[in-house]
Formats: sequence, C-alpha cells, structure tokens
Amino acid sequence: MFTATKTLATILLAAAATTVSAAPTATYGGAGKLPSRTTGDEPAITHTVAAGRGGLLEFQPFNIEAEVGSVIEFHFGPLSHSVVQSSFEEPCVQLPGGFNSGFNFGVDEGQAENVYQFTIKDKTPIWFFCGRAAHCSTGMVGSVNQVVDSGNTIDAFIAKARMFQGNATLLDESAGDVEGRVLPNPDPLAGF
Ligand SMILES: [Cu+2]
Repeated sequence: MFTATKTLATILLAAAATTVSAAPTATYGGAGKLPSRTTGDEPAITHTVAAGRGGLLEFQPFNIEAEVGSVIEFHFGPLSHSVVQSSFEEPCVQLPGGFNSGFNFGVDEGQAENVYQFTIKDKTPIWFFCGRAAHCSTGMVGSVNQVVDSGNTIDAFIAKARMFQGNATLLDESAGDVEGRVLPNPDPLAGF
C-alpha cells in the first residue's frame, strides 16, 4: 500500500513537472541544444539531380539512393537535355510505359525554367538516360537504387551505355510521362 501511494505521488509530481516544462516560457537547455523534432509525418526528401551542368554530358549525381516516398527532381542546364526511363539491359532505349520528360527544358545559360520530378514508390531500381541524340552513349545515364549484389550496378550500366551505338531510342512522348511531372523551377537563377 505504501509503495502504491508513493507511486501515485511520483506520477502526480511527474505530471506537474510536465505541465511546467510545457509552459511557453520553457527553454531548451544549454547553448547549441535544439528542441527535438516531431517524427511521423516527415516531409518528403527531395534528391536534386543536375543534368548537363557545366556543359558536361552527365547527370550529377548519377547514382542515387532514395527512400520510398522521396522525390527525385531534375534541374536542366544548357543546352537541352531530357530524362527518360530505360531498362538495365538497354540503357539507351526507352522502357515501354516508362517516363519521358520530353525536350522541354532548353536553356542558353543557368537553369531551365521548369524541373522534372517523380516520386519513388518502391525500391525497384530505376534506370534512366538523356534522350538527346547520342548523349546516352557517351555515358549520360543514371540510376536510383541500384542493387549492388545483383550485378546490375551503375558502373555496369554506364559501361553498357557506352557500348551503345548512335542515338537513343525514344517512344512516342505521350506514351511516357507515366510517373513524372513538370513543375516550375523554384530558383532558376541559382548558380549551376
Ligand atoms: Cu543530354
């Protein structure tokens, strides 16, 4: 009985303490300490990929690890590039039903006015390339969530793309764009 009473008292004290610390005047401890963040409904993480930065025929980064629910967002530099989904087996050929941004991101300098993005729905690897002329066969390709153990790695994918001859193969643009979306670039004047 004594123990039970003491426990109740402890609970009441704890409740009182909680009430005090929740008051608007509460501080968060010493310098450099921040209040803990709410977890649960975190905003989606956006992975930014630059296409053609500095005139290079590259996606930067070209190897992305992304959690389900996160967003991959492409920013396009000069002159005109695109991003198209392929299979691992055929890096420079559009995957039927795969996304295709189209050539809607031409710009002379800086970044294109719009960005292209899609959301990661599962951990299935996504392989992509630039659909412009022969950019793919120079290695302008990338991946999301490569599976290193499978042998289908980004390194193997790039090597395969470089063996490809000629221009990339695109399907009717309207057949693509399954998951992707075009949005205004939030900061087209940002350094690139
Ligand atoms: Cu390109």
